[in-house]
Amino acid sequence: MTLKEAQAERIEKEIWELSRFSAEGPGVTRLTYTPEHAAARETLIAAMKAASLSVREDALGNIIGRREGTDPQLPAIAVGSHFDSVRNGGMFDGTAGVVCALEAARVMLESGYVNRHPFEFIAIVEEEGARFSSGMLGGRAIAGLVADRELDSLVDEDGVSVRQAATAFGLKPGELQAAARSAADLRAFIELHIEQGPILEQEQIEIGVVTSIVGVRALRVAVKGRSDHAGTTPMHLRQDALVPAALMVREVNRFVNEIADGTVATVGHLTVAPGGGNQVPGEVDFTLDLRSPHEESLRVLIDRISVMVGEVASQAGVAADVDEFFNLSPVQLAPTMVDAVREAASALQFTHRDISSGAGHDSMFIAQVTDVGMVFVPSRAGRSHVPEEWTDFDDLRKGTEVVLRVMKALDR
Ligand code: HGY
Ligand code: MN
Ligand code: MN
Repeated sequence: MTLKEAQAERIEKEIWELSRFSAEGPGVTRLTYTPEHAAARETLIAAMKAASLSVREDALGNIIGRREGTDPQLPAIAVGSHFDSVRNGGMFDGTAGVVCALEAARVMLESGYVNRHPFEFIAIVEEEGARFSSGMLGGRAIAGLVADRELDSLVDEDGVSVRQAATAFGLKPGELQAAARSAADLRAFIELHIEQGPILEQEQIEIGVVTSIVGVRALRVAVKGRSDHAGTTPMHLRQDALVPAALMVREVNRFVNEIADGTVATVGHLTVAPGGGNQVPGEVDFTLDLRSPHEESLRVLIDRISVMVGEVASQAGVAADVDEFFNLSPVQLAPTMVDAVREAASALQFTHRDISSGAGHDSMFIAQVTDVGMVFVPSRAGRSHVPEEWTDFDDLRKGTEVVLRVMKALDR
């Protein structure tokens, strides 16, 4: 077996091992501060220690493995990604980047590489927001962009707050401020991630050199009508909340198809109350996930949606409220890092192309405090956030080689 094959095999083994730490059901469901998270945490800490890294956890549970350099005064060069998942997602989104970071640490240990800068290998928590609804919470904490009050205001579907769950998990969420990094102690952050789209596979390209990440807006729409008996209430006397809500969803879809500039919109979650088949819906709540490479498109779209929701609601004789709870502008990654990733892929003779990310990443926040680079590897059929998510392990090995080369280039 060649060294390359051995590395791909180690990556494969660790990804399969971590994929087992999941709640019941199809695919991987690993929500933050759950037993599944605890099991993955144990495996990651053990792997970091086996790679001779010193390990610490920050206030929210981001796991930081550190390999000291010959010059401890220098800021750290870090690599990593997240290890939580969406519900019934795949075993590569986030986790593959963490495993490849650990593989980089193992290769450095085995090759006896002497690093000047401290190197850090980071497993980030709660990127998906699948439990506490706020995306990229772990990455935001690293960037020092989480307000203490959010630890109480962000709650899961049972009303448990981040602070309560993190404390029960054995962490010290009150030390949130100490989790914040700065350019003074973090020279750069590199995130290897699956593309989660079809471009690299379609163009038969091995490495995606990420140049930018789309802007994200997340909103909740609450439509309030009046519940009634489904049989005895004549149609003209109803204040059915679901019929106008359905029209709103269709209108958002129409607006985005008219913009046709790469902007996308998704209604991923919708609830109907009281929810009985023989009860007229009194209240409907749904989420809106809007993404665009263009800030202006997001602004125009949200304005248009707000007006439309008001008009549809008044015509239907119901009330409606739009609440934006996540707002992140498109991010251009540091040109020096984009160049470093491109040069590494070239030097390693991997086919590569510049690419923009349609998915959000912790890197968007970490880019606010230090230079960030992202390396994409192909996703089979562009599928992600589904059990069918797949990336070839040798592609992950190639991505790891690019990450290693960038870290060493930055270390000189
Ligand atoms: O939603 C996203 O784009 C990321 O996967 N959290
Ligand atoms: Mn994801
Ligand atoms: Mn991800």
